[in-house]
Amino acid sequence: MKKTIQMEELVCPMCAQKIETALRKADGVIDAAVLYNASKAKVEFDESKITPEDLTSIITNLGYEVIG
Ligand SMILES: [Cu+2]
Repeated sequence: MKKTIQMEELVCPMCAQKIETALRKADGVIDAAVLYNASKAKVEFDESKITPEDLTSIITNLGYEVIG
């Protein structure tokens, strides 16, 4: 399953890198890319292992707000 997560505006490219690394480390995530300019995370994941809510939690736990 693929999902695009819109976040509040990222302050700098390091924020995008940090989020991308955290998403990629999560069990069930197949691939993740965070687009700094668009403040979007594109995630491919195995929905039997991880839920969209879990993905949102990973981002919010790092201190970033998810808009949609
Ligand atoms: Cu930053």
